[in-house]
Amino acid sequence: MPVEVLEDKVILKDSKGSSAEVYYFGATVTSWKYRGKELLFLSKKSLLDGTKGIRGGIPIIFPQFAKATDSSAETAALPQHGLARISKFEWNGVSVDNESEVSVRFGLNNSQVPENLQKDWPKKFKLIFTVTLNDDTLKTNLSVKNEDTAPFDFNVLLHTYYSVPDISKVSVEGLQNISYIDKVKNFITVVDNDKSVKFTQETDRIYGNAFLLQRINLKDSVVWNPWIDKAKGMSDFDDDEYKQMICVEPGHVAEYIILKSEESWEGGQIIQYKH
Ligand code: TA6
Repeated sequence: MPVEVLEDKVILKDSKGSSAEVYYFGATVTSWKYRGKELLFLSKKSLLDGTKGIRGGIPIIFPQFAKATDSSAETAALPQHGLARISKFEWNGVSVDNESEVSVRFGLNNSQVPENLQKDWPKKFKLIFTVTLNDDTLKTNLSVKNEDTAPFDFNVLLHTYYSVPDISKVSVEGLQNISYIDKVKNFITVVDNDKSVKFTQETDRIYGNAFLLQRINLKDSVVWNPWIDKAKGMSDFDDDEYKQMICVEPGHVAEYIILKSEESWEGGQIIQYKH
């Protein structure tokens, strides 16, 4: 099926009626529809004009998750969640387009990053982000190459917002007995013995070494719902939208990945919608 290349985004359609949309800004997947049913959450207040990270879909978090806790970290000058989601990727074309799947690629190197952010993290790098749509399955894969002469450290995370009809009826399975850092309780480490994570308050947890969805080389997972107060505090998020979304975010954020000069790293996620 043809990929529609527009000025600010591309639209993928497969032969079964499923579709996806990816903005060049942040190479952010903003929609994935399973035969017309939207599976990702995008705030109705999200800005899509490149002035702020997109509030929803699958923002790419690189080279740092949140804000560096150590002021001497190489990434410390960068804004929360790094520079990739607020940089315009280049269109690298269609890599697969057949009866079963459509795959497209986007690229970003240091020279394409806004100048102020280049100064905040002056490293030479190349990202290639690949989005592959196959009906009830969406694959998003990121490769990172160190094109600098010295090693650099980075975090990576696919900050995936899922659309849910009612947060009070949502649970996340597969995290039982796995310790996590609870950002809502002053970053204490907790082990949750409950079979599933349910949502009755602000939830912001970093699970290290958790198997979640199908993740490729991303050992950690963040589970987040802003709940009432945090929702009110976000200008690009409607007060009530916390009821219609849950973030389950595979990444490598519990510590930095160290990438040597000329080395590459690759990771991603395969999300399958159980229809
Ligand atoms: O991934 C969860 C989290 O780190 C939360 O702490 C919250 O800050 C969320 O990301 C959204 O961050 P943003 O910078 O997009 O507002």
